[in-house]
Amino acid sequence: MIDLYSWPTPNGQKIHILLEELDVPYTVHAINIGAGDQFAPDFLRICPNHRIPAIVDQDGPGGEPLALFESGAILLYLAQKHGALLPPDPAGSAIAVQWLMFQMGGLGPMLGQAHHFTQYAPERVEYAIRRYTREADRLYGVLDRRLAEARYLAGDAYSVADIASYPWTLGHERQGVDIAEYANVRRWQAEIGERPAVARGMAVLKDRTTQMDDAARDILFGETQYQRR
Ligand SMILES: N[C@@H](CCC(=O)N[C@@H](CS)C(=O)NCC(=O)O)C(=O)O
Repeated sequence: MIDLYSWPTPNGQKIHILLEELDVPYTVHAINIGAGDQFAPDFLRICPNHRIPAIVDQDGPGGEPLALFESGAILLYLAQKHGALLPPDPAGSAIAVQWLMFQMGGLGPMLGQAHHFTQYAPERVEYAIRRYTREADRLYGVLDRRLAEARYLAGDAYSVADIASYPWTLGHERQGVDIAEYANVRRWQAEIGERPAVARGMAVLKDRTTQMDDAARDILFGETQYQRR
């Protein structure tokens, strides 16, 4: 049994989709990041970085519980444990990990900044909006070129790389990106969106939304983040 600590944001949705694709039993614990649940001592023991998602695999290596945070690490750990969602050959597996790292180190953080500066920054900072929306556009272009030559990011097989990138690309409007320019991303998005496990994963905690009021802004973007813990 997996204990999943999450909230319906792109990083959380990666793991919701993963667990549904693997069809493993899990219990969801909602961590309302707009209300500050990520700073609760019990959660900090699992994820000292106070970010969702995190899991505890009650049946980890050697039968011992294993706590993990960082969505990319969780994707790799569970894919390897279940022998699924990673191409079995060394080259295919390395290419899947390459696109997973592209998502973790580039696509996610940069789309997150584009979203932040276009939607949430307390003042309009033209330099930041331009820098991050242009970078978001550049990254969609990289995805689009890859998906012009391959059905999925790792090649012929659907993998953790697709699961990591898919939820992030759903927010294209709020990232200042015109998805119409990226026909291959749209084709891939539509195909992935039709997978029953993806639909089930996207439905997890779907009715729970972050109310972006002053208190939530302070928790997510204000001093609360920076207190020493
Ligand atoms: N690199 C981390 C990023 C996790 C992350 O930024 N999670 C966000 C939600 S998408 C969060 O928990 N935010 C809470 C906060 O900023 O306090 C991962 O991929 O797991």
